[in-house]
Amino acid sequence: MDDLRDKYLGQIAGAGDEADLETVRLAAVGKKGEIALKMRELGKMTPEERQQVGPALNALKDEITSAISARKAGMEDAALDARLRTEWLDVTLPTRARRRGTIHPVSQVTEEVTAIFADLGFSVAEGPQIETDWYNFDALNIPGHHPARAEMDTFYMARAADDDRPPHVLRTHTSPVQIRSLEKTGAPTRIICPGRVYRADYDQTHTPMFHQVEGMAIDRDISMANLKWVLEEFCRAFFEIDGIELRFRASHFPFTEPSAEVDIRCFWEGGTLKLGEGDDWMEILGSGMMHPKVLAAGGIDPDVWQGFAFGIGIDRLAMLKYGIPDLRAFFDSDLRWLRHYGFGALQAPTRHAG
Ligand code: 2U9
Repeated sequence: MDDLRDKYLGQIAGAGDEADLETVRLAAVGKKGEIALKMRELGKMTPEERQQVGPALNALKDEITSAISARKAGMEDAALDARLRTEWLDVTLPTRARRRGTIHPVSQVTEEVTAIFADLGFSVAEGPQIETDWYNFDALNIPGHHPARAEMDTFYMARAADDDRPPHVLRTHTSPVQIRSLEKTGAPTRIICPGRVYRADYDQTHTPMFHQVEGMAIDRDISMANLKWVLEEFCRAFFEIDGIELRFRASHFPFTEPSAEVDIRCFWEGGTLKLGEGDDWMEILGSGMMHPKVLAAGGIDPDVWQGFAFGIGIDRLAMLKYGIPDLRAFFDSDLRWLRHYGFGALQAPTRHAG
């Protein structure tokens, strides 16, 4: 019995792979294996011998079977370890430098604009892109019948067939954020609202989604003079040209009275636009004194407070400052365009202090 044990335990330990192990198993404990043959000899033994040898053979069979299972498990673990070593991957490795992303010109310009207005004491407010009819139009002195509603090419959200409330809209300007901010914080206040806006329009200078930054300052003694200074200061800082010259042209918006469109002095030289000198003017933004009805809609008493407001197209600012020709390419996600016009992650906005 001891010879059998030594022989098979030795073979199990020396097996090189699972096939060797199976050969040992069949030879030792298989149906026609050595232990089965010995079991058959029990019949020829005396009852006393059988009582001794039978249990000893069974115990040996169990011992060999468990030794085979243990060796097999060891071989499987080793095989798994070897496989895992070949499939090893360092997920903390940095991505390849060549494939590093860039900051989109819209993000860069938004940061630049925000930094300049922050220096002038304006904080940033944000709000929903899906708006109610009231916040997008009525509160801004654009009632139901007003032609400005049709002019804005509004996207309307669907309502259930049995729901006759006015539909929600994709905001056509960021002005609703200013109304919401007035409701929350009251006056005095100084905020800018950068963000996405939507109008159903598509050609070389219009995309159905574009970006605006609107701003307002409300206090007891605010006038067009303050508006003019803030906008001049902004343009000088943004375009980084000291001799910037603005022209305020009377205009009309439902939400401001009086209203002014603002042009910047410029000229064309060899296909590129130069700002700050020349005999041409280019429109860059709209502005005015906040209409008393709009102040009242935001819960502000127009007999006590006045405010100025302005609106600027961010995409257009980016095109002007960085010489980007076609607005539509802004939103094509073309990697070559993004690499060419995009900014490095460490290129801080011009006026950030640090
Ligand atoms: C409130 C009150 C008044 C924001 C203003 C403009 C004039 C304007 C355009 C510029 C280029 C839109 O992106 S654009 O096409 N905007 O001309 N926006 S005054 O007036 C407000 C805003 C909010 C509560």
